Amino acid sequence: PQTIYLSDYSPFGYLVDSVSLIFDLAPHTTRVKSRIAFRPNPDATDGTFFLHGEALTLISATIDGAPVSPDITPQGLICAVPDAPFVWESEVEIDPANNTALEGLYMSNGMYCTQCEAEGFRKITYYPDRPDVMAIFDVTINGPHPVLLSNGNPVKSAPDTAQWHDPWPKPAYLFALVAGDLVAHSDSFTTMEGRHVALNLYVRPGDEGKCDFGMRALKASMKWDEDVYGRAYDLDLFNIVAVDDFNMGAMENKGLNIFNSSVVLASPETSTDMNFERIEAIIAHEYFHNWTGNRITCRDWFQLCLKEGLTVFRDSQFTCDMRSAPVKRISDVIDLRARQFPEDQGPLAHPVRPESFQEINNFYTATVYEKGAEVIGMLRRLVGDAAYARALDLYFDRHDGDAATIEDWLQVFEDTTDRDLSQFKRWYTQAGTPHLHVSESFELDTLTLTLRQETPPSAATPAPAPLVIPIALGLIGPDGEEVLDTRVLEMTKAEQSFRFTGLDAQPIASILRGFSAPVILHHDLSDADRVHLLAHDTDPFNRWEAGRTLARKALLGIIERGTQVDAAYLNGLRAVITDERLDPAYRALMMGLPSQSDLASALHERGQTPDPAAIHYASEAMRDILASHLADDLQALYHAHQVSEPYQPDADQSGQRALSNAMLSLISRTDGAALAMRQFQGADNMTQQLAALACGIRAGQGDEMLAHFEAQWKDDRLVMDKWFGLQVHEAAPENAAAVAKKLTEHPDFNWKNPNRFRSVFGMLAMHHAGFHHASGAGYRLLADWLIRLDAVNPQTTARMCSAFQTWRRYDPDRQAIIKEQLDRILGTEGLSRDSAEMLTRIRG
Ligand code: B3K
Ligand code: ZN
Repeated sequence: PQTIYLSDYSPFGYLVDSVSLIFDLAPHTTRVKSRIAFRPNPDATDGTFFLHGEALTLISATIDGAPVSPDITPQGLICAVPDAPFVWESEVEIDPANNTALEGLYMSNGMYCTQCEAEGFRKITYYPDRPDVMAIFDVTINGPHPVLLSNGNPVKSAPDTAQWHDPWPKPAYLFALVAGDLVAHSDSFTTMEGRHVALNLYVRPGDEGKCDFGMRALKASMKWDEDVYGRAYDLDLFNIVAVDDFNMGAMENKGLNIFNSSVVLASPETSTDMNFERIEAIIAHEYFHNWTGNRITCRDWFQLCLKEGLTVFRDSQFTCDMRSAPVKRISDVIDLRARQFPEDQGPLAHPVRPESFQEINNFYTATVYEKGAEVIGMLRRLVGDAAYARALDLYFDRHDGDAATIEDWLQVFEDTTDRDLSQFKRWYTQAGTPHLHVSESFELDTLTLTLRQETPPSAATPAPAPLVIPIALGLIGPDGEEVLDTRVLEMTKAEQSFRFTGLDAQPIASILRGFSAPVILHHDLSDADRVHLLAHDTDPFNRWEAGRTLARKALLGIIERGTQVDAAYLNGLRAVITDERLDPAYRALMMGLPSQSDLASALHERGQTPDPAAIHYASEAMRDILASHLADDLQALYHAHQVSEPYQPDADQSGQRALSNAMLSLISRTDGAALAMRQFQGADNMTQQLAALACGIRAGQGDEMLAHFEAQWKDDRLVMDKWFGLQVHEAAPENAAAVAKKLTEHPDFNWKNPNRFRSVFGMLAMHHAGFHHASGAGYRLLADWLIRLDAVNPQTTARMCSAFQTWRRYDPDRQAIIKEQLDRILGTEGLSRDSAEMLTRIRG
């Protein structure tokens, strides 16, 4: 397979003035006619006329009306063309009904839909399928379907035909088409510029009742982008379509966003509070792409973080404004550590802006997205909020209509702030998670902090150089008063000291407040100091972090020495969770323990080999300790935080439910899940029903509840995904693989549907002790199914291969079994380029 390098970038030899497409839809024989006006690109040096095209049957091709016979390869075609403007016309035939890869034009439950990012448009017609080729599209769709949609504004619509015009030049990856028997949930929004925008959420008949929340989230996003970024919507119509078969979450196609139905359809009875929050965030994310991604797109796919990092950053800001900012920040950091840190510390490590790839779909990673957003957060912290706003205004002004680069992005910050960002740029070009070591000394009235940064070398970055690290810091006095409020230290060297004078007594440094940089902090505080921060830190993130660190130490202590947990920590925790002045959602986060894979990472960092069974045992023991230590508070807190008002998925009510469900989970360890059973029976919303079901299964009382749940929800595919997933999630380690295997025999296990496949195997991969059970059954089962799925859907398979990315952490026996599986998958005949690249990198 071919490797593509950033350093090889060169512009396409031709510019596209206009594109017109005509689709004659038929499940196996869709015809696509294209008429594309090209002219030589004055900025290009290579005049080869190469059009991408895959899995297309060419029916005819002409240039300026004269038939031509291009040279065709599996990747595209090359044709001789005039050295002047010309019109290319072609007709191809494609087979959407057999397109199980869900890339290009495909069918889902009888409806047609598309997914073109990154390189799917080449499966629709011959085209220069690269993001720096932008054009105005006219689209005609013919087919016997009540709803026929494409990008932009409608031009005309008659029975069985519709014509669309998108006035905004766009790259082909933002093209979309939808056709089918759909119903619209409609609304409207008037922009700050006075434009009246029609809004539609298209769903399958039967799903109309699950649209209201998504629509409200869309309107809130449109308003927020106007208020906070000054960005208004730019078409008369904004459509969202829900699709059941989808490889990822959603896609920001211009004016026609396509969503995995799991991240747009919602109702209180069928969706959890977490679902609602995620739906709100993803709707915002895709909407925000209209400016960060669509109006300003990427020059090439190496610049993916230009749109993704920025759009994740923007959607996080949005959620902070809609809900609780500290809760969102803590959740984002939990997620970053769970998904991005292992990637950055393992064989898949790559810079936020990678320098090479084989299959670009493999680079839609936590590093590009989430670390990409962290990098923007650091930039904002360094330049300040006002300068950030000015830089963004300049970015939109200067680059509207461009296919831009990270260099362009950093330039607007340099121009607005007169800062030299050449060292900061390393965050984009170096892989690896930096370690930040702190040592401190106190003399007379002066605290000296000496900080040392070190990024471990990796294949992607063999010799990392020091980064610019913004370190937000405050000081807490021995009496619990804050003696220095938050300020940002700017670390630029490998080692650097900072002094704080005029102190009456030695304070406790609260370092990396708000998680001001995506680093691993090593700060040797005593447990007593951490309990002090847990009680008094004014920074909600670091207050939570103090509790988190204590919990991690307690868990590692159980693994290493047995079940003694420091009472000072347990009392400190109790003080926080019973403090009614604190947000219940925040208190619920305080109750959460580091995950078992987090603990494996922590052990690995200390140079030890994690034992998944011991980690599992410690996690269970810790929960028993919490249940008994907090016994007096559990019932009271559970009952105090029952919501009596009608269900609302807002931050306030979700916080109450999160806290009461955290209590329920501990209560269920000692009451045989009796209370959970009552909650299950009385629940009028999915959050409480599902939480109770989980407690029931864990307490060995799940069979009847599961049967009841299945009977109640068998016709709701999104709820049934939860039913499948929860059984794997809650399985005992020694049963996890067997439970997953049994579920694959269920008549509703439609493995070609990515949501259903992930509900079983995504959960298995996340079940640390189950997946890594010494028998190897988890590894083997996943490998069997990845082999099977790869033949129909490479993209989803390749993504799930990352389950194996941490394999070298484990003992030789486990490694031997995993290696066998990696080799077995790699040896599969016809293995996709997607999976081959992932597994080769993982195997090393
Ligand atoms: N831009 C899309 C992701 C496309 C993934 C292609 N494999 C969704 C998003 O990030 O908003
Ligand atoms: Zn995105």
